[in-house]
Amino acid sequence: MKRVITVAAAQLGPIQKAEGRDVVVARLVRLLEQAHHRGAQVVVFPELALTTFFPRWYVEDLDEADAWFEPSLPSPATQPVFDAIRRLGLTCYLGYGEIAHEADETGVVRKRRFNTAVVIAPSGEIVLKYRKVHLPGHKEFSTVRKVQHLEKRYFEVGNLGFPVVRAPVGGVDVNLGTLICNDRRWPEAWRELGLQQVELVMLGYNTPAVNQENRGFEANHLRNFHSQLSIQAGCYQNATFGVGVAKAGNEDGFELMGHSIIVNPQGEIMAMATSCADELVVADCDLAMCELGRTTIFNFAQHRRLEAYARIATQTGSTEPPVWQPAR
Ligand code: CDV
Repeated sequence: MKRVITVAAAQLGPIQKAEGRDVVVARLVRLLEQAHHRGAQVVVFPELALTTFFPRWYVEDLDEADAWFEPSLPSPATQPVFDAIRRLGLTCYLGYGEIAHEADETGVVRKRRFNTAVVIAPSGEIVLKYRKVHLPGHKEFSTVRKVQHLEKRYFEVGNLGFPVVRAPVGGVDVNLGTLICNDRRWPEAWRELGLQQVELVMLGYNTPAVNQENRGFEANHLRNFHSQLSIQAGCYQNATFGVGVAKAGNEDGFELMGHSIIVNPQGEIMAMATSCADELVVADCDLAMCELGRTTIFNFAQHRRLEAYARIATQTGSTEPPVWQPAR
């Protein structure tokens, strides 16, 4: 039987700080309906899809920021999204700020916050939860930065690893995996998914269109190039389809990048958004292409060399190499 699924990247335009959940949820439902109308079986929304990208705003006391987080999913406010998913028979990736009352590493139960994405099955059940591992930015208010990026203040590092689950998409069981925004720049994250035979990596992002901090390393004209380079390489090197979905446009004066894409296991872009608004991009994905990559050039069992990779899992920062000494 052919394993072909139709995938939709549901890019969101900006969400302003003052905008309520009801307005956002109505936009999500509209995109789900459009996706269904265009034959999609899986719909991918951005990172933190229910709110503005709030880590740009400093709060002294994190409890003051509770309105940007979800203590449960579904909640009365988000129930219409779950209802639409069930009604339309869709599988859906949704990014949001999560509050969880759970034990930390020391066993103490406390209020914890994560940058989270869930995959919701057509039944409305959550089949996969992922908490962002690679949190960019800083923890304290920075007087030298032009724009704050306080993910390290708002969120703890994800503690669920990089799960992959086989779950139904339309009539096909598919190996589904997730990343969130900055994770896409880290090959280790992709390989964790590749090692579980992922076939569709769903990832949402909020990426500033202008980088005012890195003194040219991530120059403005390279922002989209670096994003797509990372996603295309991740897909190719792990023989998987990938969907990268932006929250785009101008949020309270801050520009976010668009260019949401669907990528195949050869690393080719199959479809790309052209606006910075709510926009749906759809592509058919033949999952046989994943198996082809996985059993040929990226046959991990045959070609990976664990004995040469010890450094990757034991060393965080880079170190200087030894200095070459010419023979006397
Ligand atoms: N939300 C993000 O993780 N944004 C980062 C920016 C700060 C570089 C990104 O990787 O797109």
